Parts: sequence; structure tokens; C-alpha cells
Amino acid sequence: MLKSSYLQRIYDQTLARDPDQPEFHQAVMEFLESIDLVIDQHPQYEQCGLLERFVEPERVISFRVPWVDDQGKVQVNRGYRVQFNSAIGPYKGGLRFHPTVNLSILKFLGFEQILKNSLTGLPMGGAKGGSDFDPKGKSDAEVMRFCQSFMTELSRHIGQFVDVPAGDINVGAREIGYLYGQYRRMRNSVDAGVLTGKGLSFGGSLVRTEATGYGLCYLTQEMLKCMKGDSFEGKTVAISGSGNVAIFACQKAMELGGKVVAMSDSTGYIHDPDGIKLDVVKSIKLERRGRIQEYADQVPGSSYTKGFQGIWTIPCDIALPCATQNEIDGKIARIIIANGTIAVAEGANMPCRPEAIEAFIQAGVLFAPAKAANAGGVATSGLEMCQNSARYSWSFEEVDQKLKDIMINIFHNAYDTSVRYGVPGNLLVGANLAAFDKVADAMMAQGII
Ligand code: NDP
Ligand code: 2IT
Repeated sequence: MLKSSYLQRIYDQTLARDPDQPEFHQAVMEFLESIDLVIDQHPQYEQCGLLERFVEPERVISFRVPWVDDQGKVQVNRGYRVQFNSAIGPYKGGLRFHPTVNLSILKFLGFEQILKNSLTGLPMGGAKGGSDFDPKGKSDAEVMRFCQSFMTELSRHIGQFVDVPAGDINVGAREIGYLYGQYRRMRNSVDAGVLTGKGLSFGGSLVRTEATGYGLCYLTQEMLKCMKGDSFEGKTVAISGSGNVAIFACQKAMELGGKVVAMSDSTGYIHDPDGIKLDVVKSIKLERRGRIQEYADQVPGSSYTKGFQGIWTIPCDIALPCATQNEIDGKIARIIIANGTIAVAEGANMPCRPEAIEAFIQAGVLFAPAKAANAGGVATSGLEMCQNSARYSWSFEEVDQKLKDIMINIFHNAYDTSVRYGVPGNLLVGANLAAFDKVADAMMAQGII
């Protein structure tokens, strides 16, 4: 139950309007609980229907994506773009291709993206999109035909000043390349800033590939330093997932002196007490699109266990969930706490359920919420847009330094805000309030739209 009757009404309306969107409800509630602490100080929000507008996307686009498979059979998937909020900048956010994609998931991701993008300090609104297309087991040619069909419709709705998609689960360099090629062909114009995560030879930015995982570790390192006088040095680390975010989180955690002992994919996890050999993971996942199980066949002393949630039974000092939403529930959180973990930082979007977050905070485990901890990806997308506008590119070191500065700034912004509102160290509340402040200000200034 929320303290504010206004906020409770917003939540009740959200449930009633779309009863079949549990992930979206979860993201909205997590946010409203933070706003509940300060809403009394802002009576003008209710007068202007600010929260009513904030939880309703500006536009939701849903479309048919027909394509022909390698057997000549016609396949039809569903494509979406949720353009949630453009008060502070063009819509911005990734595309996810996964059989579980539906409007509930894309609305939760789009909603989170508004707040995350605000925290970066760059002028980007919030959006998310994708499809229930499953690229697993598909040939390159099938993926290309799907991407071309998807972009044929999406191209009507995006643009460098309108909406700038990027990657997310199962959308990486290959998919962005095909999507960009089709956009350019249809427009007969080189608008590089329409997508981010592009290849380096056609307007991509150095560090974008590494950015989410690196940024996660930069923020975690700052949190450990400022809140515990500690660091990654000598720490045992477990990282769920073995995709883009997980791989580069692993790389940076090791560079900072941590020992990563476990990683996973959707079917199981590997444990390597001597420390994960990242080149083996990269060759399985990035080159061959294989299964994490193959690691245990190649590296003596390591083991593979079926079931992706089992990874959290491996004791670690630092836990970095980097796979997908809701993988850590209250029961798993209690295992993580009992194992003596000192910090949990969310690389994935909403990987921890509300009861897990509550348990971490109660137990004094440092907790960095996704909208702060994984903002490095979209922040570097913002830097890619800057470079595209300037028709220029920065060196690896320049982009990496800017990313580091942004992540350190996000930590301090969230931390200082948590202190200001009487919940020192609660970075979830701090991040929500700091992020919302800017968007609310922009929405109030722009009238009832
Ligand atoms: P990838 O597709 O590169 O990797 C996803 C990883 O998570 C894979 O190991 C995949 O296993 C696993 N995974 C996916 N779905 C599930 C599931 N339902 N259950 C268990 N495991 C699953 O995606 P990213 O690394 O880009 O994204 C990972 C997370 O990070 C997502 O939550 C995404 O929203 C978030 N994120 C990504 C950013 C980016 O820049 N890419 C930026 C900020 C957040 P398998 O191969 O078996 O499917
Ligand atoms: O969840 C995310 O922040 C992303 N998938 C990255 C979005 C982006 O526009 O770079």
C-alpha cells in the first residue's frame, strides 16, 4: 500500500487498464514507492496529472513482420516500438528479439529507460522495442531477411531527432548492421545517428560494445569505495548471463583485480574456481554462438550444471546479474546474503524481484539498481550520437574516460539524493528521485501534452 492516495490511484489505474502486464506493474510500483517519500512536497504534480501522464506511453506501435525462411516458408512475427517519453530528448532505447517479448516486457523496459536516460545527464527520452522473433538456430540469411522486414516498417517511426533504437538481448552488431543497411537504403540518405551500436566502419563509437559491462564495474567500484572503503581487488565475482553485458563486465571486473568464478546462459551455469578464462567464453559465445556448457568440456577443473538460477548458490563477494529480468527472487536473495556477498549490482534490467531488493537492503548488502548501474550502455550510445552529429570520432581512451565520469557521476547523484531524502545509501530511491526530478521538470515546463 502506498502512503499517498494519489499514487495509489495511479497504481490501481495502471493495474485496471492493463491487467495482463505484470512486469510493467512491477517497474511502476518500484518507482512509485520511491516517489511516495516526496510526493507531499509537490502538490502541483497531481494538479497537472503528471503521474497519470508519466505511466502512459506517448505512443505504442505494433506491426506485422513477415519474412521467408530458408525452406521458402513464410513466417510472421510481431514487431513493437514503445515510445514512452520524449520530454528531455528523442526517444532512445534498445530492441530485444526474444520469444518472450510482449507489451508488458517492452513497457517495463521503456519505463525504466526514461529514468535511466535521465540519469546519464544526456538529452535522451525513453523507448524500447523488439519482436518475439527467436534468432537461435536461424541462419545469417534468415536473420538478415527478418531485420530487413522489421526495419521496413520501423523506419516510418524513427529518425535521429525522433527515436534512436539500439541493441538489447539478441540484438548485437550483426542485427544493427542489417537494420541500418535497410534504413539507409529506404531513405536514400546517410543518417548515421538513427541507430547506435553501429559497426566502427559506418559511424559506430569505440567502447559502445564494452560500455554496459565496463560501466557496471565503474559504478560498482565507486560504490564499494565510497560506501565501504573497498574495491574489486581480491574479490570473488559471479556474473549471470554470457552475452554482451556479462562478457565485458567480466573483462573489467578482472582488470580491476576481481576473480570471476561463475557465468551462465539460459540453460545452465559454469563454475571455474581458478577464475573464468574469458577468451574461451568469448570464442564460444561471440564467435560460434554456442552454449556455455562447452566451457566445461574445454577447461579442466571447471564444471557445468543445468538450470540458470543455480549460479547463485556459488559463494561470491560481488554478484552481477547480467542475463534477464526477475532471475533473483527472495529465496535466491537469502542464499546470496547467507553466502556473505557484500554487493549486488544489476547489469540486466530488473533482474531482482522486489522482495530480493528488500532483503538485500535489510541485510546491509550494497545494492546498485539497474537504471543507475547499467546506464553505461545507453550513455555511450549518447556519445555515439554526439560523434555522428559532429561527423567525428573520439579515441577509445576519450570515450572510456567520458563513460567512467558519467558512471561515477550517476553513483554520486543517486547517493547524494538518498542522503537528501533521509534514506542514506538507498540507491534505488536515490536513483528514482534524481532521475524523475529532471523529467518531471521538463514535463511541467512543457504544459499538458
Ligand atoms: P545478450 O543477448 O548479449 O545476452 C543475454 C544473456 O542472457 C545470454 O547469456 C542469454 O542466454 C541470457 N538470457 C537471455 N534471456 C534469458 C532468460 N529468459 N533466462 C535466462 N537467461 C537468459 O544480451 P545483453 O547482454 O545485451 O543483455 C543482457 C541484459 O542486460 C538484459 O536484461 C538487457 O536488457 C540488459 N542491458 C543491455 C544493454 C546493452 O547495451 N546491451 C544495456 C543495458 C542493459 P542464452 O544465450 O541462452 O539466451
Ligand atoms: O537497456 C538498455 O539501456 C539498452 N539496451 C541500451 C539502449 C541504448 O539505446 O543504447
